[in-house]
Amino acid sequence: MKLYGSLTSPYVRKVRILLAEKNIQHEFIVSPPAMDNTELAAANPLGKVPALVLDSGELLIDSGLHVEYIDSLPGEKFIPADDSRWVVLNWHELGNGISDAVVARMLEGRRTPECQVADNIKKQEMKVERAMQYSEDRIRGEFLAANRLTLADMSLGAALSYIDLRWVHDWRGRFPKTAAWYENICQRDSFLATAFPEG
Ligand SMILES: N[C@@H](CCC(=O)N[C@@H](CS)C(=O)NCC(=O)O)C(=O)O
Repeated sequence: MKLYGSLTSPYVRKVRILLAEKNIQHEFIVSPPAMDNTELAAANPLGKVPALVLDSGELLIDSGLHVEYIDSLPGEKFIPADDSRWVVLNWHELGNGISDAVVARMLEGRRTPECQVADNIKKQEMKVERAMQYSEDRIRGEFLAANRLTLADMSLGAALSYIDLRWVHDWRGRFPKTAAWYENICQRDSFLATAFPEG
């Protein structure tokens, strides 16, 4: 299979972490999103990353589909089938939601000053703050759910790394349990191998 993605997308990073943890062979094609006349645009009509093209040639568009497909492949399952499934999928969405808010904040900040809507930046920041507090209130130890590594850890980990990339601020002081969990999860080979480029 072929994964199209940029090196700085939290959704791409989450999918790459899962591929690494499952040790699944794939071709990673580095592509910035939304460019006309690129291999990515030809593969994915929406021009978004990540985009996954299966060996059959079938396209899967969204990282939510990618993780379900990849986890259905043989090997360890990172989306449990038991009752913890819903807790894991909820953390997955929390991570996605944080990433969505940080992307929206960044795009608003990139508009020319006269076109910027300050309320929108504040609104996205408050979403992230509340989601961080939600995490802080629920984190108990090494893993977010099921007492083992799951998609939950991959999604929130990718989202927090995206905060550090696009909205540098001291969240660690206010959310120490989340910070301790994050520092630990970042030591995994799958996280180290997919870290965002420096600078
Ligand atoms: N819900 C999508 C979000 C993907 C997404 O928004 N990717 C961004 C890069 S981080 C993108 O491709 N943006 C370009 C665009 O929306 O045209 C997913 O989980 O795959």
